[in-house]
Amino acid sequence: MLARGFVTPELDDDSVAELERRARILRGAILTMTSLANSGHPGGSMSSLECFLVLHHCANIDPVRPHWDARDRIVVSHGHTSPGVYAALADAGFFPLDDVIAHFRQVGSPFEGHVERLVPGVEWGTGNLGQGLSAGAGFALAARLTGRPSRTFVVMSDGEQHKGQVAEARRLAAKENLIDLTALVDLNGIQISGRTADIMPVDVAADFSADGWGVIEVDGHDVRAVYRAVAAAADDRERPVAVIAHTVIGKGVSFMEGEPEFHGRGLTLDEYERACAELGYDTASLERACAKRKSAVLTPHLHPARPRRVLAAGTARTYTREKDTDNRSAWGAALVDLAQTNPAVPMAVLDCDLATSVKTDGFARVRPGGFIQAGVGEHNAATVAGAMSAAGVLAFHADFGVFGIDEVYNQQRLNDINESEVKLVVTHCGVDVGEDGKTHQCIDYVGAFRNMFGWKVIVPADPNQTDRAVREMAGTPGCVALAMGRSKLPVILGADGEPLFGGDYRFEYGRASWARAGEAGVILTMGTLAGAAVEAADLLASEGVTVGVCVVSSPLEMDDEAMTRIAGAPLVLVAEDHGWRSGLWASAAEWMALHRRVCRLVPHGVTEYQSSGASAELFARIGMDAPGIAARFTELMEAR
Ligand SMILES: Cc1ncc(C[n+]2csc(CCOP(=O)(O)OP(=O)(O)O)c2C)c(N)n1
Repeated sequence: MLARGFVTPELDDDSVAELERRARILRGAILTMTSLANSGHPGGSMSSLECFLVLHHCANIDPVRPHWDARDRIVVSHGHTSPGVYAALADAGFFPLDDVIAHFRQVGSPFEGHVERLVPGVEWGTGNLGQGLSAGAGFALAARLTGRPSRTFVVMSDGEQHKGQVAEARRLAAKENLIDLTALVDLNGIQISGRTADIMPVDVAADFSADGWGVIEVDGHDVRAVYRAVAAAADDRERPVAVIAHTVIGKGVSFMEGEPEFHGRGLTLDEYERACAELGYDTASLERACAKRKSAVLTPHLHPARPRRVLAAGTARTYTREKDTDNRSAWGAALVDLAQTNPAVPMAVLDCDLATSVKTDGFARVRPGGFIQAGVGEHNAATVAGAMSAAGVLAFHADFGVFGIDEVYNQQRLNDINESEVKLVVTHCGVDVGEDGKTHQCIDYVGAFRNMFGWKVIVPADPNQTDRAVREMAGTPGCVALAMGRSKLPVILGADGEPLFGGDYRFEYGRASWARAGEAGVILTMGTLAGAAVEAADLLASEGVTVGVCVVSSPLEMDDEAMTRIAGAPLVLVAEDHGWRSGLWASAAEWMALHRRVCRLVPHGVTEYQSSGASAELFARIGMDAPGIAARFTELMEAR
């Protein structure tokens, strides 16, 4: 009898026979779906199959309650082996096998070419190789923080062991002593271009071992041995364990075995028939699936939408003109408030050796268990944070903009695709990074996320708005980035002389704020430059020219009301510490185009990388301080 939870050290003979029987059938299913779709990855699916079968039948998961909180998490990192994963999940009862075979890789089907989190039983969408172990580390950390008894299994390929992110994840898992994390590496020795040993030799066992993991090597097609190794890994309470599964690509079909060609193509009809004859698989399956493919694609029960997190926002802090504060310090203080006012909420901060600069050191003091030091391993940190957030932890990844966004663009993209809930907090954005110079100037903190569909971006203008935005973003579902500069900033005052974002101001995503009103035009601004823009308007006012200042904090969600007002202005100057093509000006131009408004909309953003230097001096040099903004406005006004 197959039992869940790896409660016995060995599989009994009946279970072994049963799994072997199923493996034969599922090999036929893998070939049928890839032949019908005329694409897909049968080779690796067949080499990893016994690992998939053992895990999906024996881990603590439940096809009836696929999203049950305390379940084990199985991450398949080599997402191209989706035929094998779907076949094993179907065999374990998650959905009918016929549906997978018929609708694999079909338009509108959830059974995509690479494993997709919408499919019940798939915990993390992968396909961009090298990210799965990080996701697994994230799930293991989440289990620890939430006190859930879940174990995490990550199945990986040997080809992806080339990736640096795998090493980052290995080290973090060992350092954090994630003993409930088990990796299974399908060592089939083959990848697209030939033998792994020729393409990029990696001593997988030695690498895991050197980083502090236990290593067990097994015949990856022997279900008894695979089970025994995984059960032994669970018993190791000293360190995480990697099970190295020696396998054969295309296992089970003589002409596919060991052949790179079958890494990524479906079989021809003739090959299919020969393969089925070897497997004893009924070729009529293909015809049946072909007919069924014409029927409507069914949608299995998708991941439930997450409700808004119940979080006490605590008491907002109001900063005053007496003392300039940097936005990053305001974020750090609000984060500590959140941690202290919500002791029961599992919270984590992923740090990449920048805590004192990105102001998460306060959090580390009040919540040491939630402070995860990932070292200079940003790719790993980004994915770990994503997976932790998907497992119910309020997970922040705090970093410099250039590392938390530009360095890990594809990891943030995958966090988006996986509909995770990560909260990314980036400081040192823009030219305001100051003396560190070009390499550290992240001037696409809005532009990068403009290319993704789920990310929200918040760019607060002063410490008061930062404080309120942090409290709001913590409870906001989905992926949210908060982008700040580095310098101390003046508190922005409204026309009444009171802090514009102090007191009762409540941050609302998509809502712009008017700091000044005027006739001659509008300065549209965000973030670091907002204070300078207001000062510029005051300078112009002292010369008798009144200018409105509209402060945007959600540049990817423009405020229709404010934009309608702006569209009627004789001149709009967009002042931003961001690359001029892809930031606030782009959002405003997009809004005008979509709303068929014609407007004199002039960019005033960063046009090239700047040198090192004090931020104030750099801004003065490129006309982005208050006098520079005022001068540009005057120049444009006079050029009408
Ligand atoms: C980051 C990344 N780079 C490149 C690819 C393209 N790619 C897909 S599979 C593959 C070979 C991987 O080898 P392995 O996973 O060992 O494959 P298998 O054993 O299934 O043949 C490559 C390079 C990818 N998916 N992700």
